[in-house]
Amino acid sequence: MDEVSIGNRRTLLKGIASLGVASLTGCSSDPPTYGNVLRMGDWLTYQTQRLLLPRQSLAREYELSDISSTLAIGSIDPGNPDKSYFSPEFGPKYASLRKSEFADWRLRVEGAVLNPREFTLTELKRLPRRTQITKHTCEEGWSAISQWTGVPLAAVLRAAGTRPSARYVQFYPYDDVADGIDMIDALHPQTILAYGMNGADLPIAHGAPLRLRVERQLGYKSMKFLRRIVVTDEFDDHGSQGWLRNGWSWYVGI
Ligand SMILES: Nc1nc2c(c(=O)[nH]1)N[C@H]1C(S)=C(S)[C@@H](COP(=O)(O)O)O[C@H]1N2
Ligand SMILES: [Mo]
Repeated sequence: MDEVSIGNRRTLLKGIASLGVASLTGCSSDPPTYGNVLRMGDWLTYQTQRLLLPRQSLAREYELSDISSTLAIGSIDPGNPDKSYFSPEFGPKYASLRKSEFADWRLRVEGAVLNPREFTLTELKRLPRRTQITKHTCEEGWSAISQWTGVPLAAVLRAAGTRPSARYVQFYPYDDVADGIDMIDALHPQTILAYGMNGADLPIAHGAPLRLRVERQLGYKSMKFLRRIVVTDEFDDHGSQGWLRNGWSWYVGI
C-alpha cells in the first residue's frame, strides 16, 4: 500500500470513527489488528461492516439444485507429515484419531466459560441442528455452493456457559494454524460447527470430523479439523499461527 492511500484511509477513518463511537457504544469495537498502521484498513472494514449491516443479517441460502462441486483447499490432511501445515504436536494425533473413525475425538471448549468441558461427536449431534446451503468464497478467487449440517456455535457456547466478559472465540485445529472471530459472528444463527456436508459425514479433506462455518466472511475463517475452542475476553491475531502471516486480514466480511 502506498503512502497516499494510507493518508486517505486515515482521513476516512476519522469520519467513520466519530460515527462509530456514537452508534457502537457498548459493543466490541476494538481494532481487530491494532498497533500497526498498515492494518488500519482492516479496522476500517470491520467498523464499517459492523456499522452498516444488521448484526443478524443472514448470508444468502441456496436450493439443493444449486450445489456445486467444492474444491478442498489449504490443509486437506493434517495427518500427512509432508504437508507444509503439518503440526508435529497434533498431526500424529489426527492420524491416529482418523484410524478409529474419530470415535475417540473430542472437542475441548474452555477459556471464559463457566463449565469448561469436552464434547463427543454424539453429544454435539444431540444439540440443536441446522442445515444450510451456502456459498463458500475463497480468497484465491473461487467459490462453491455446498450444504452444511451442524450445531450452531451459539448452542455449544450456551452449553459451556459463556462468561459476560467474553468477546472473542478462538479456534485451534489439528494442523498448524489458529484463528478467531468476534461474538457477533460467533452468535450469528448461520455460524455452525459442521459435521455433515452435502448429506454425508464431513469428508477428511473438508475438515472431518468438525469444522466451523462463518458464512459472512471469506473462506479461510471457516476453520477445518477442529480440536479446541477457547473463549477469550481479549483479541488475539495468533501471530505466526494466524492467517495474518499470509498477509490476510483478520476480518474479511462479505
Ligand atoms: N484447519 C484449516 N482450516 C482451513 C484451512 C486450512 O488450511 N486449515 N484453509 C482455509 C481456506 S483458505 C479455505 S478456502 C477453506 C477451504 O475449505 P474446503 O477445503 O472445504 O473447500 O478452508 C479454510 N479452513
Ligand atoms: Mo481459501
